[in-house]
Amino acid sequence: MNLETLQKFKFERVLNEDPASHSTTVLGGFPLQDGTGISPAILRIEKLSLPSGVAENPRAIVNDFSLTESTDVYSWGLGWLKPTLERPDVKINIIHPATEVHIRKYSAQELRMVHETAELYERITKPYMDAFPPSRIQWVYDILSGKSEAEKVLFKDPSPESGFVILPDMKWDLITMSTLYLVAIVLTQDIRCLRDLRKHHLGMLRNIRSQATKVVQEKWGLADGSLRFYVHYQPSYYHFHVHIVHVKYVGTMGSTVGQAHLLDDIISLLELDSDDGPSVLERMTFTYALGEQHGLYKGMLAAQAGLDA
Ligand code: M7G
Repeated sequence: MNLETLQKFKFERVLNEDPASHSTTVLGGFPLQDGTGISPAILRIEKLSLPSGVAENPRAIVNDFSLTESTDVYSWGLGWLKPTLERPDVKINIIHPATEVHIRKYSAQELRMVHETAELYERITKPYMDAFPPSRIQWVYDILSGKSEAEKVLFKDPSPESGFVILPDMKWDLITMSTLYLVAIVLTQDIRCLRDLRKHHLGMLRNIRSQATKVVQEKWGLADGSLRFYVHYQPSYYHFHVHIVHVKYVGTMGSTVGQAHLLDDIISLLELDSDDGPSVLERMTFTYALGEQHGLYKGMLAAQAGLDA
């Protein structure tokens, strides 16, 4: 096999596109030497890791950059390592100015599973959320007020109690369908995390599900059942939002068991919940992984020792 042979490859169809491994597998073939037809061949093209020097000196490597959006301290866009390519070849997210908390969140770190009982939620998690500076969710308020990303909003229900907006998440490149990633952000500031959800929120939760399904059908022709909806616990930002991804999306940490809770399961739990008293989401124990750099790590691990004893 050499370049000359490779150039004779006749494309037939794409067998698989896998954004997670940055690879595309295609079916095609090479002409038979006697000219009587094509002998089938599969080609898997995988992008190698970024050329060395990108991390140390992006200016020298990135030839072009087109900003997609900017909200508060967050900006993201598409870059061209090779200026001749029609499609961009990298997505770049920039946080500036980055806080200590950002640096900790994005640093590689050890993880430990913890069991957050209702009691630990009251004693450790709630004070942590209370101390959360509102500036950390400035980006949410900028989106809700229309100050940023206004033209990206795909759906808005303006009701102050049960309304929400649906828009592309900054994780999405807006191009690759199998990595489609939207976020629904509720208008009310009364729900900080999934433990605050109650039976009376069911209408809003179901509406997020149906409106997102409708939007992706109308805009991208995606059939019913093409979306996976989930809620993070712990989230990074304590203003209730729902992650909406393509069912084929293979995420990193954010979609792992423990961290991601299917919206459908939350809806079902609330439907089965009793009408009065503390809700099931307030009472249950949540088990999730915490990174050692997380603000809850020390307290939760210390409490865990007591729990395990
Ligand atoms: P999370 O579960 O609180 O935190 O989700 P995570 O970042 O640990 O997943 C917040 C979601 O909002 C994530 O999927 C983010 O990618 C997304 N997101 C964060 N910011 C700052 C923005 C933004 O400014 N614009 C948009 N469109 N999405 C954002």
